[in-house]
Amino acid sequence: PRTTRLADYRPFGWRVTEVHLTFRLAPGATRVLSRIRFAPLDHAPARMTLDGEGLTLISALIDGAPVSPDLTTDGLTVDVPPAPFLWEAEVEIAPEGNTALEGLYMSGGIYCTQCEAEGFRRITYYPDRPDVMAPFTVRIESDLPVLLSNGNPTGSGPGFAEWHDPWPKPSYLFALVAGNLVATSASFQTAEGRDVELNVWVRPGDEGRTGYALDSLIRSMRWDEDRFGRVYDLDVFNIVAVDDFNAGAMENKGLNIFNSKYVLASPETATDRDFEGIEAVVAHEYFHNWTGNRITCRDWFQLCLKEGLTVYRDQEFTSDMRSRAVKRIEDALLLRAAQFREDAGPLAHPPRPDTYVEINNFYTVTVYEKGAEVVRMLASVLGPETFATGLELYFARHDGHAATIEEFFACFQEVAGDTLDGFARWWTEAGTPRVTVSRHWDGETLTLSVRQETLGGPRWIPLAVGLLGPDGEEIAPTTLLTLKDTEAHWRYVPSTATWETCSAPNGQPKTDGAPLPSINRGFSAPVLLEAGMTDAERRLIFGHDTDPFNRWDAGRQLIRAGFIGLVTEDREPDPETLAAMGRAVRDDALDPAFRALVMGLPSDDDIAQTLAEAGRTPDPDLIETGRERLREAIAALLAGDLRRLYADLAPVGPYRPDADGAGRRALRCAALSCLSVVDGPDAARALYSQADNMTERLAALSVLLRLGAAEDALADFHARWSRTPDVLDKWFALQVGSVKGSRAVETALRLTRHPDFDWRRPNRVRSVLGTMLRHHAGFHSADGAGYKVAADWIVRLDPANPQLAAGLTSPFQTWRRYDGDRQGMMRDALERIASADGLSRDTSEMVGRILG
Ligand code: HT7
Ligand code: ZN
Repeated sequence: PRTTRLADYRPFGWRVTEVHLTFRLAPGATRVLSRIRFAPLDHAPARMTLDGEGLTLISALIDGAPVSPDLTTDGLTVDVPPAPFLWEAEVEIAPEGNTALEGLYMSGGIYCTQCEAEGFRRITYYPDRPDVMAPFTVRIESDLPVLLSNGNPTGSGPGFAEWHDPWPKPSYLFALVAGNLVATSASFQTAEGRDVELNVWVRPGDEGRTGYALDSLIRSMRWDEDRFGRVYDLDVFNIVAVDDFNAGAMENKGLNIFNSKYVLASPETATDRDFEGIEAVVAHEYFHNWTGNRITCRDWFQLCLKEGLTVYRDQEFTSDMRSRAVKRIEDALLLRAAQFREDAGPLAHPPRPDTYVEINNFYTVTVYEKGAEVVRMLASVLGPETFATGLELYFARHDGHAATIEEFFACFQEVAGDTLDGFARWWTEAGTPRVTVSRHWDGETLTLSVRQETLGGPRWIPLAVGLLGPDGEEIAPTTLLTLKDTEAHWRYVPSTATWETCSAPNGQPKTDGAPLPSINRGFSAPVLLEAGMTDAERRLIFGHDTDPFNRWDAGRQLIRAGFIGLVTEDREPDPETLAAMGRAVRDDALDPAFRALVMGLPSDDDIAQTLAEAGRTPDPDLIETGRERLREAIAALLAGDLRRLYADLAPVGPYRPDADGAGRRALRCAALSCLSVVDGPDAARALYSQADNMTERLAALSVLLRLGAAEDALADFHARWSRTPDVLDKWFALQVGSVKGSRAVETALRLTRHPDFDWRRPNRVRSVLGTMLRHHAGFHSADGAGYKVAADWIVRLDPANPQLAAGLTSPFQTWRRYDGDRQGMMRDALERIASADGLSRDTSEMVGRILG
């Protein structure tokens, strides 16, 4: 397969000034008629190449005269005139048989499209690249009641509808939906006085579960005006929910298409986490209207330009809607669990990569979440005003264009009037920097020596630092120290409450009365920090820091150390650590959501990664047993407190999906889960039958599954929800995720034979197989059954849906961490996948990179 390189970028030879598309919809044979005006640029060659895949060309004309293009497997080439011309083509496609869910396909009788990244070429011949932007006019011919496309409606009648999108856009933002759908609607007046009709379209029967998505949209629109000055620019904004979708949602101009998982919600069917996810995804897709659509990417290497920036924006939105501290901890958890892991293994790549084989494989946590961290660091390095001015300049200068990371960065350099060169390495280099901080206290002055180990030269690393006194009182407020070279030294000057750079300290350090630095507050830089702290110092930070992130993180480090001690040395958890945890969990002055996070244990994969980094071979069974013992120790010590908490946090009114209610439920469910170790299943049984919401019901079911006492509840759950696919997905996932060791594999295998399992539905596949692959002890069960089931299914799914299959390979990325037997079995599984006949470019690239 061909590698695409950033260095080979060349602009397309023509401008596209107008696109007219007519769709005559039929499940097995849809006709697509295109009329496209091309105008040559100076460097236009005599032959034009258009992308096209899986199309049957019926006819092609240039300026009204028939032409015979040379057809290839990935498009066509044709002689074209040296002046502006009209290209007309008619092609036939078969949406019904499109199981890859790219291009035009059908989901439960609804026609829908997914064109990012390169799906438009499965609809018609076109320069399917993001730097070709054009206004689109679309006519849809079908008897279906609802016919939607991008932009504003311009006409409709029996059997047809027409749409016009005045905003030039790349083909990946094209969308079409046709089906029997019902809308929940609202109107929104923009800050510029435009009345916008908002619709959330779902299948009849689901309209009672659209309110939260619609409300999230309204809040997102208002927030983007208030916070970033971004105003919506069409008369309509449509969201459509479909059940079969390869990703979470898609930001097509004026017509967002969503996985129904991120739209449908009621207290009875959706958990607090689902509600938060809906709010964040609706916001994310809406925010793309400016960061992605009005300003798009010059090429797919620049993907993090729109994704990193938009994730940063949606994180800020959630922080404003809910708790900033809790959101920051959740984001750091994801980054450390998934992105640090990616950066440490064979799939490592910079947020702005410079080669790819299949771009679909680069919608990664590195591009999205690390991309967002880079924007966040830029904002902290520049300060809020300069950052806002730079962003304004970016919006003004690049509106209507396809931009690069360099162009984005130049806006900030310009307003800062400074060269920020070392900062830009965050986009172009892979790897997580390791930052070591050593302290020197001479009895009066504290000096910090900070060193970075980074691939590709030193980066700017903004570290937010504060100081605590011996009793945990804050003696120096948060200050940003930005490390720009490999090493730097700073000393704290109490008289001015400032830090100044200095040379390396010398002399014998003292210990008495030394202040304690709290470093990387708020996770100001996404780095691996080695601050050489003792457990007692961590407890001081855990108990007293004013920065909630570092408080939580210190607790996490203590618990992780206890977990590792249990696994590697059979050492009982340190009672002082558990006591400190107990104090935090009991502390009613703290947000319940924060206390729930304090109770969360590091994942098995996190422990395996920590062991591997220390040069040890992780044993998945020992890790799983260690977790059980740790939970038992916590339960034994805190049972009284947890029983009290469980009672005190009982609901006082009807369910509301807000942050406060969600925090109380998270803490209550964490208490229940921990308590069940000593108290058995009774409380969970009672909660399962009394709960008025899915959050508690699911938490109770999970406990019952873990205790092997879930038979009745499982049957009840299935009977209630067997006809609600998004809820039934939870029933599948929970069974695999809540059992121990190799039983996760047996359960997954059994569930793939369940009559409700349908391998054509990505959500169902991810519920069963995705959950098994993420189940550390299950996937890595010693007999290799997890690897075998994974490989069997990847090979089976690949011909139908390459994106789905390729996504399932990622848990293999850590294969070199494990013992020789497991490594051998994983390598065999990967090689078996690699040798499958006709393997897709998606899966073969992933497997090739993982094997190295
Ligand atoms: N920009 C969208 C990405 C996306 C996608 C990518 C590959 C394959 C299918 C896809 N569906 C959506 C979603 C987003 O980041 O907002
Ligand atoms: Zn996005």
